[in-house]
Amino acid sequence: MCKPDAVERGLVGEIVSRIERKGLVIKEMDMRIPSVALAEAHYEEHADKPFYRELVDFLTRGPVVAMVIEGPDGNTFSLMRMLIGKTNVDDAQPGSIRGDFATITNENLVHGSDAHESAVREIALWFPA
Ligand code: IDP
Ligand code: MG
Repeated sequence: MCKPDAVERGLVGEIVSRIERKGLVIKEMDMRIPSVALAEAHYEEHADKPFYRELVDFLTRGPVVAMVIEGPDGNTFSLMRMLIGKTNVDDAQPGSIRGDFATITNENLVHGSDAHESAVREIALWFPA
C-alpha cells in the first residue's frame, strides 16, 4: 500500500514502477481514503503501542493506494519487504523505497504485509469478496 505521504509526494508512480520492474504482478489496485475502522483493523497488531492513534490518524489523513501483489510463489510478502526496506529510516538501505525516499519513520511511504498470513488477512480487509 502506498500510504498518504506517498500520494501527497507524488511517489505512487515510482513505487508502482519498482514493483512492476521487479517482475511482480499487480492483481488489484484501489485508491481511497480509508475509514478509521479500516485503519484500526489494519493496524490492530499495534493497538497497544503508544503510537497507535497517531498511526491511525496518519493512514486516514488522505488517499492511499491499496494493492494486491502476486509473485511466483508464497514469498511475495518477503520480496515486497525487500523492495520496501526496513521500518526504521535509519536502517532502510539505499536502493529500497524507504531508503531512497523516506526521512522519518512515521511517514515511511509504504506498507507491506509481514507474512503470507498477514497478507491473507489484510487482503480480506481491503478487498472483501
Ligand atoms: P512496517 O510498516 O515495516 O511493517 P511496523 O512495525 O508494522 O512496521 O509499524 C507500522 C508502522 O508504524 C510503520 O511503518 C511506521 O509508519 C509506524 N511506526 C513504527 N514504529 C513507530 C514509532 O516508534 N513511532 C511512530 N510510528 C511508528
Ligand atoms: Mg507491519
